[in-house]
Amino acid sequence: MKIGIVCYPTFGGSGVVATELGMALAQKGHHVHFITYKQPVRLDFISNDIHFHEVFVEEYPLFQFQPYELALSSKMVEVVQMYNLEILHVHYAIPHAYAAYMAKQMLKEKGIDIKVVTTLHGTDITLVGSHPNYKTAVEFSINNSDVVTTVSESLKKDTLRLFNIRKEIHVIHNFIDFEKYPQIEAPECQRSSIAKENERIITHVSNLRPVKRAADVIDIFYKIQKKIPSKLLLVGEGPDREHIECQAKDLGILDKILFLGNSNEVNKLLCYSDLFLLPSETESFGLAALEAMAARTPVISTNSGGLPEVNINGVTGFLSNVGDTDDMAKNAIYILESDERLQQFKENALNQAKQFSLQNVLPAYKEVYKEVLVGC
Ligand code: GMT
Repeated sequence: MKIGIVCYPTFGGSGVVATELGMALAQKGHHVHFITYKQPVRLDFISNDIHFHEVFVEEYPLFQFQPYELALSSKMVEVVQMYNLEILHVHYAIPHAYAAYMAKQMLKEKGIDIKVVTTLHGTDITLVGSHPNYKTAVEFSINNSDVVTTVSESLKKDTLRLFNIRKEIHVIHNFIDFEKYPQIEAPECQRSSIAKENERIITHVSNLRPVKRAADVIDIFYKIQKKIPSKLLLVGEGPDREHIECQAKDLGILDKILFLGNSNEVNKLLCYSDLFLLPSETESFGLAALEAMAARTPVISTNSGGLPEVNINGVTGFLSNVGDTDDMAKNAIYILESDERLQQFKENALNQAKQFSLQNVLPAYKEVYKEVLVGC
């Protein structure tokens, strides 16, 4: 198949899923064309079957806002024609699904019937997409996609609740390429370089936006380290970084936290980890939690959105109500205080993550592509 993939090329979950999917398809011999404004950060291998097309937005003094959708849809038309693409798979509705609709209409005029698959990822529905400023256009673009997928049952429900959707929605969960996860025995995984022998290592990975409730991460860690010697690894950059740095300083625990910034090797950083914290206000799925579990790390999370589809209460970690940092800290201590218990939770986390392996999930995307191409 010849597939165009449109996504945000950044560290966010939707871009990561789109890039991993494209690389996996190329490894299976499909021709993949990434169309976006920058090379995706997770694009880490070169192959005959992977192409990258940059969307360039010309600056012009008249524009207060650069018309990215226009440049993107023009680029989609150009690439579809040049490489005879059959499918445009757009990740994150805003503005990708809208731009794909425009490209589809332009291509129709040229006698080309390009199929559009839209994958909804979360905030494009729950936070941004349903805002009155965008809702009409998002609803229109979803209804005019040839196929629509969501990354969890929870996001499907939210989409049907927040929009008037006429299309069937397929749920295809996020996935993990286990080949990219080094085991704890890997020589590069030297825990002693960041923590003492008796210390537990706790991790949080996010874009540090308000929806992630990073202040709760610090609060939970503060409560844990009072009982269990531990270090916190914070991976990611975002608007709340400064605030939580001050919070940690005020609490006197700044020296127990390592701020590591953005990383495209989260899989490698997670090999140090004993416990992962994800106290988000909402998560459509929680790819970061799944990545942690794939690295044998139990998860303390909230019970919002799609997190219960990934993290199993009392088995792979625990789920608490949003903001209940006492409960999250209590559960974290329960896991961390016993070596035996921690090992059991680690095994359970890995086993649960295996359900979301690339091998298990990729066929579902291929099915969707086949369905859209044969039209049944
Ligand atoms: O907020 C983020 O984590 C980034 C965002 C994105 O679209 O890049 O993530 C969303 O998509 C991920 C991949 O499908 C999901 O795993 C995340 O749960 C989802 N984030 C939210 O719903 C807040």
